[in-house]
Amino acid sequence: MGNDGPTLLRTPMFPPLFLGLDLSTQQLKAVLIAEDASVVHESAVHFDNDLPKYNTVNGAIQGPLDGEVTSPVAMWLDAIDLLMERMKSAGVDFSAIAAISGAGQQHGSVYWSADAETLLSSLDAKLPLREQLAPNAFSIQRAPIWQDSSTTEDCRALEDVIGGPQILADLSGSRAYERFTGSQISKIRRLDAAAYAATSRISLVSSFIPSLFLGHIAPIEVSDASGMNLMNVLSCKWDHRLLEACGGPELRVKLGPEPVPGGTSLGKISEWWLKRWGFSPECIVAPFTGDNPATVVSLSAPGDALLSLGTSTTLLLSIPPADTPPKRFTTSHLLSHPTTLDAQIAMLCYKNGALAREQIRDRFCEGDWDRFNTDVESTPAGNNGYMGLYFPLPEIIPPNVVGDFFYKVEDNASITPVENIPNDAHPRAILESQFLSIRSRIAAILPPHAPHLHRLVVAGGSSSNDTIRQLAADLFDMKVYVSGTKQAAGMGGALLAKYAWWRAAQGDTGTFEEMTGGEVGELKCVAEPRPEMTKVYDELVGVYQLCEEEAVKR
Ligand code: XUL
Repeated sequence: MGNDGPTLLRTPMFPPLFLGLDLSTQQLKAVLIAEDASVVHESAVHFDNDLPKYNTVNGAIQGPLDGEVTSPVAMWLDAIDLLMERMKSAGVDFSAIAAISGAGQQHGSVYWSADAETLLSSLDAKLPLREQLAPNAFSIQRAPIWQDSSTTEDCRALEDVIGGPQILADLSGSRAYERFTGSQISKIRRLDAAAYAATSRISLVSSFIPSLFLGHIAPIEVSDASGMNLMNVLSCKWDHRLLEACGGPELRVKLGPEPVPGGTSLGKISEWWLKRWGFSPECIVAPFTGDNPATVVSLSAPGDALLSLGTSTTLLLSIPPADTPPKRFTTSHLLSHPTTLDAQIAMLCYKNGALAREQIRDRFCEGDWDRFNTDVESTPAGNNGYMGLYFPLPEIIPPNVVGDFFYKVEDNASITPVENIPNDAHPRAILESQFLSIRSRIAAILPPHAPHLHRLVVAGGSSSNDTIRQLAADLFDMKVYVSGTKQAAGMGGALLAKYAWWRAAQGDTGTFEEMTGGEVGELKCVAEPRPEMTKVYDELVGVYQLCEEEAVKR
């Protein structure tokens, strides 16, 4: 008898898995979840350590021009090839992945050559991505990233054309910022007209990765598009005047279609992934978003403040849909929300986050976090009157300030600039000044009639540090919560993948909240504010502002 017994009806992809990738500054990470959002697998590729031939420091290359910071696109491709190898070796069943989405560091941009579409659509399964795409698929080999601050001239020109920083903020959600993609594009067009002319399409980091999965260039997603100074943040459409100002009449074609919301399906995964890695032909690719919006997707409920302590420090607040459009400020950003088109996210972003803290740990605590924490804990709130502001990279808030600034505070009222502060005062000084800067700005970015912020959810590398969590609870006067998942942005990406799959299954309808039942992942309270400490910090906010004003004037 032949092998023709009863046919086993194997339903493909059950139980389905959802893949979230996060291409961040220093690593490419993968989070694979099951339908109940439990994590099935995590892996990562660390650019400096795993791909040393690219000579990056913390994932990036400085220069050659002043303030320029880029990452090699070939390195990102190598990282994807290596990540897939690692997932395969760990036994991941690619055929069970029903949808893919993810997150990318915001603002970074990738410049595709005229050959890109052909190369993307004809990938050979015997060869890795990098070998086939770099350098020929790109008109510029190094992608400008969010740490870049080389475009001040382009920023001022953009604000002038539009009528000033407030008008630009009202329209696009932010005044002109050096790292925002519009000014990056304008600089390339100004300094390297040939490369600009040779660019057929421009992707954000977040639309670059889905392009690889789709085998053609993906549209840009609405929330991450808000980090470009090119989109109307309320209508979520490209703004003609902004496009003209940054990239001339040809920019619209280079950007591709209007930005797309999260939770949509961009199409099925392309052949290369089926043949090389065994993905299912049914696997759908959903838009990726920025790392900060993805963190909001995975961790935040309205009324929560979210503090992401990664390479950058960001404070994120979800602003639910309202009758009056949210106010826009020139020190914070307003982003469109990745899953709710009429909601927004308010964001403060600091460049000197984890790397600045690590420098203090290395300079004063022999590279040891325990010593760093002991120094913090053996010093009282207020740091015996020592204040230190640390900006190793040109800062975003306050704009473009660089260097270290030290002060002695008298009676919580006056400050005297000093050369230095005692060695063991630096660890507490950096934490207090970083957090006081945020605290001094939170009230201003809250939407009118916002309920009192009741909890602070912390994420990112430093959120596992007990001392940092306690200081945050005391200084912000909020209970501090952490999530079970360390990879908040990757988890947000995996949830966006599931959202696209879930919506597609029910005829492209349904809100993200309907899918999750309004629940964010399990959050655990890890620190509570101590009133006597909070009182000290209440009085220090004004003093911090004096120090910052002094540092800016120097
Ligand atoms: C946000 C920003 C950074 C990057 C890198 O505006 O520049 O947070 O997204 O994480």
